Amino acid sequence: MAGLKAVAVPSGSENVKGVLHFTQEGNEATKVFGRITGLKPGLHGFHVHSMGDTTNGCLSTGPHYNPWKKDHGAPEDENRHAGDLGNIIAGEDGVAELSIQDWKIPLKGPHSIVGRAVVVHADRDDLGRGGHELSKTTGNAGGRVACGVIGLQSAV
Ligand SMILES: [Cu+2]
Ligand SMILES: [Zn+2]
Repeated sequence: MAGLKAVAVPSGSENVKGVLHFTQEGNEATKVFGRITGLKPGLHGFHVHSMGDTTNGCLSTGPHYNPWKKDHGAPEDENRHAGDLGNIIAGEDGVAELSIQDWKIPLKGPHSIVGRAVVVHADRDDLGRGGHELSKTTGNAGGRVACGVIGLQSAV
């Protein structure tokens, strides 16, 4: 079965950086794996944002990717932005190892995430449940500490 691979190399202003790999076989869920280093220990919101534009740093990557006009939520929610991938967890060493599978972030078709950006946040994403005025749009996850454009790597 034909598969697709993509890669992102997030970086930011505070020495947060990493490499993330994306793979999709056929119409299966997309797998995301890799590691991010230089983080404050704990949870950090992790999303696909709509634009692959880093001309103004991570700010220009726009809002969470949301082709279905839903509210912000958790990855397992029906009512969520396509780009809502929850939180990644950094250990005491500041390293987050990721291994995620998600059905709403295809690498092909009209709602492909290729050419968009992944963003890592300073704070924990409340998954839409925090009761803050930003909970239903951003999860109140704070600043954008690293971002990287998702680019097609190879078709296999
Ligand atoms: Cu975000
Ligand atoms: Zn969202």
